Amino acid sequence: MRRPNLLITGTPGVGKTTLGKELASRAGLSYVNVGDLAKEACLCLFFVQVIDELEDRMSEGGVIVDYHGCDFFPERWFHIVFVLRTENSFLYDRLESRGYTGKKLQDNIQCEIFQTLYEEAVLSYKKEIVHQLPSNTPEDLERNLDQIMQWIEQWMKDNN
Ligand code: DAT
Repeated sequence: MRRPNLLITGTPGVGKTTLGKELASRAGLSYVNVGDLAKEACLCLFFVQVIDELEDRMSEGGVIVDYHGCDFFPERWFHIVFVLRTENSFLYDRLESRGYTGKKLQDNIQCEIFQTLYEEAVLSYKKEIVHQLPSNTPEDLERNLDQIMQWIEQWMKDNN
């Protein structure tokens, strides 16, 4: 049975991990947090190691990848890309409660204001597969889960 690969990207704090893990559990797909892999690897080798490590899993399919960057993954890996978006006031509170202060906090808020990750995604993948999703409230989370579950089911029907 063929299964799709999904990329969930966006500024830190927008809710990638929350959505990605719940989606993986509901859809029976696997979940990879690339940020966590980064902590384990030497940064100079990071990108090469990540690509190497994930290549086999990605070619099997059924993987949800979560990362606050998207331009270094091979384009062929993903069937769909979701960019989560969060309004400043919500994002500010989330990052503050994560312990971010000063420049780090400002840089991340600016990253969201300038829609850096969305721009990166549309430059790196076919526009038709890149979708922005609001991620401000628990209702947004639930709606996103429902919509993506429907997309996964349809993809499985079309590709099996
Ligand atoms: P990321 O993985 O993008 O850094 P996260 O999943 O760790 O983000 O979420 C950051 C915080 O925000 C965490 O406390 C959970 C909360 N959160 C995530 N999505 C949310 C949503 N749609 N509504 C309200 N809070 C949300």
